[in-house]
Amino acid sequence: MQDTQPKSIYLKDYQPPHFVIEETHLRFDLFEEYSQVDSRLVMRRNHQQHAGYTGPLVLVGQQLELLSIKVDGELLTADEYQVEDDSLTINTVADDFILEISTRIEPQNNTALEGLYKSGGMFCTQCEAEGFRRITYYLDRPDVMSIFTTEVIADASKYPILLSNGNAVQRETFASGRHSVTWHDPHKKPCYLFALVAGSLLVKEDTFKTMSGRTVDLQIFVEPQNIDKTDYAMDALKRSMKWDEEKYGREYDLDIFMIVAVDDFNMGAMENKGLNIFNSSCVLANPQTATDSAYQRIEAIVAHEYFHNWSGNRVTCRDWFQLSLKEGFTVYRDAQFTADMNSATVKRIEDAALMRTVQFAEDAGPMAHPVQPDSFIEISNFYTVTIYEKGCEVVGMINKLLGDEGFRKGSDLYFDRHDGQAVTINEFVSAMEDANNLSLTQFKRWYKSAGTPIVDVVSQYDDVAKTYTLNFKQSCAEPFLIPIELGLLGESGQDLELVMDENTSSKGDSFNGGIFQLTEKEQTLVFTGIEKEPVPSLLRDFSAPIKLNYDYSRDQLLFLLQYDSDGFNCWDAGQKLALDVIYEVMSQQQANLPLMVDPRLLTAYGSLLQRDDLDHAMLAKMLILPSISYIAETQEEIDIHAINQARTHVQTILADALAADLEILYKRLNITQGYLPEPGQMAQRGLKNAALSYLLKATSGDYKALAVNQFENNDNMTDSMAALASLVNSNHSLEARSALDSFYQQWKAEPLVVNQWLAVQAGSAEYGHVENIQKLLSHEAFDIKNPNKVRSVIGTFAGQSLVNFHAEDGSGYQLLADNIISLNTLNPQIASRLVAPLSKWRRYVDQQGQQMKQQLQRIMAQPALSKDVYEVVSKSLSL
Ligand code: 0A1
Ligand code: ZN
Repeated sequence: MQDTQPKSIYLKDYQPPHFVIEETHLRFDLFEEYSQVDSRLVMRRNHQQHAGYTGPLVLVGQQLELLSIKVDGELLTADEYQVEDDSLTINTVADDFILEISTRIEPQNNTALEGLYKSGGMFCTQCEAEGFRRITYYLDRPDVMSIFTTEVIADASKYPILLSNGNAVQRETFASGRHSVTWHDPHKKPCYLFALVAGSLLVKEDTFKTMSGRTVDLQIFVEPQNIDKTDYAMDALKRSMKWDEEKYGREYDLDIFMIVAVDDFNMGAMENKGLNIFNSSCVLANPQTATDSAYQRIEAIVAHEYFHNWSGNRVTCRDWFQLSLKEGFTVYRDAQFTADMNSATVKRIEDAALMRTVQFAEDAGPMAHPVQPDSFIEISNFYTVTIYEKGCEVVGMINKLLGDEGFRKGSDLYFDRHDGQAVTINEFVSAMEDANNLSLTQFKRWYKSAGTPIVDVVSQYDDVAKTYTLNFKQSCAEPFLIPIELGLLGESGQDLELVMDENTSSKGDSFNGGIFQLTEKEQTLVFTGIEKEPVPSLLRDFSAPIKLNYDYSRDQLLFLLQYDSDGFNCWDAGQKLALDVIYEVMSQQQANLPLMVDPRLLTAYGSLLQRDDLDHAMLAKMLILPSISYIAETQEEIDIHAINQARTHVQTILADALAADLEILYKRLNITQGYLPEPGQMAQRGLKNAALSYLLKATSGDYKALAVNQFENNDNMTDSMAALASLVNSNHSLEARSALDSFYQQWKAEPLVVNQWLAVQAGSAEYGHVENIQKLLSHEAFDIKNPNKVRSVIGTFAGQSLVNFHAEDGSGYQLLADNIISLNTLNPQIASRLVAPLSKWRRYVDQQGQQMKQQLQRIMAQPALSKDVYEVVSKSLSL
């Protein structure tokens, strides 16, 4: 246990900074044993917001060796300042002054990967959220914005490339064999957007002509062996730049935009001004090494980081409680981009599935928090699906309420009004309100309360009056404004024209463009002129992040699956139907009855294969049964093994029933065509590989030869990995073993490919032994200091291999806890993220829940727990 418990920080305690930093001049002298950081800060008191304040200057800093402090050129003596664990206090300063501080740090020993650290042979930084304080003493908070000039000095042969934010303004070479480059960033920014890179790198170059006719140099820096993996990211970057000009009117604002790929990185990527740093897995790809999903991830993340240049950098957050201001909005922007570049419906399905599995689970667990949290212990724990994805959903609802034109007016006003400022979520909403002349007061509840609203809907048809009534009840104590997009399907599946009866519907009901605004605890909509009882299609396009209950019959779901004009609900009808059938099998299991799968499910899935109105990407989605985690999320008390048994049974019956058609489909799609990472081909491969994975689950017929053949004969990693995965995840251990071995021999020099090889084994859906994971952990390819390897093995095991993670003897939980304990000292951020699977222990059947809890208690009892791990574990045990 900790001696002193880490403290919470509260939004209500926010105070503007007492000092302003006009200019920040940094000088980095990089060596192998240490690095020296000299800062010169041009500062003044913040009289505007703290008139009359004459108190001391308090700077934050962590793990720094202080060498010297000067104020206005005068060296301070020891009695003029105090150094504490996390701060430096200077007793007296004038109204305006120049502060010079020298510190020493040890980037080569920094395994937390926050601040300045080494990845492979290169120096790099990660300053969001609070990493800058590990570089020098500073006002490390996002509302302190400054103009940065940075000189980087290092050995010229080891580190020929020296980068920082903005434009290179000066280069020097010294007789010592060292050299220096000075960078100047003309845009004011908070220090979390600071970046530095020094290494021996190759660069892929291109240019982009902006809408006002300026030419921007685009550069992607990588280690030499990866220069053949930069084309796609460059292409995605150019498309993002163009899209942001067209969709949001946003132009890039420097003459140079750089991306650097690093192997050791805690997250996906970082939007540092003009110098994005990327986890190599989110930027490097060629057809031989990267799968289609990797390509899609790269497109989305390159866009996301680029879009931050406006939503995040030009307009930034006042404090970290406003994190979703930049993240929710930027995720929304990248989702729109992905939807425009690919299938919009499929993107919507994927986002809704993520919400309903991961975010709803977070919202129902001990770490539940609002999109705008009101307290935290460690901000790194709040880079969550709630801040990112639910934050995106909330922005999406604003768009739905205002319409595209109104939303664009709002975003224009927001960027205009707040350019160069650090602002709040409230100011974002105000810009939307002011530009559209309406109030979003009630809507703002979405930002302030945690939890998933539930809406119960019942319907009633009046055969005589020819009216159809929908009654909505929402669970929220104080009602939310919930946009519910809906339609009614007539007899032949067509969308009925909807006329609301003003007299009998609840007062104040608004139903516009197919969107009903639910604003009261309970509301009733009455539609007139409905000749026959329709089938309602509710929450189309997943128009709000809620759970909506309506008691559909299986026949109604079959009808929606066949006819719904809304792609999302068409998919969802199939999911609901499958879910219902799986529940039925679960109750048969429990009652020891013979297991029966409703033949209507088989017919429905069978007829999907015959439909020509569905594109490949959509069909692939529709064939996949609800995931174990989604099913789990719908259960009061989770029994993973019962869920898995029922789902596997349904999957096997489906595979057997559809095998003949799936084989035809597979063969039709399995044509070699020269790999291209474009949506049409990706969809085709996705569908083909979905068919393959079903075929390998069939008990009738022998399809493993298809997988082995595909594994041995292909020109791309997508087909190779899909074949390997289908062997690993079906009962073909001999073939799987030999494929795994030859794969490793072929690819052991490519870390990103090896990570996929580790993940496909760690995530196996087959019952096996936790010892398999232990073997991976002691494999030469594993390295606990590399977050990508940790995610591939430990993260994938706990997140995907649910039957093994929840092994009856508790060994899966123990393995996870052991690794959390090791990582707690090495890399607290990564350690803390791994706690999530254990944190939901209360929702599991008793024996498993207790075993999970015991592991949490074991972690809690460790000495020197990081703030990161302490926060998640203590909240999991106490709430
Ligand atoms: N702002 C980045 C996410 C990010 C956050 C923290 C990091 O280091 C701990 C790194 C990246 C984004 O949204 O892409
Ligand atoms: Zn982001």
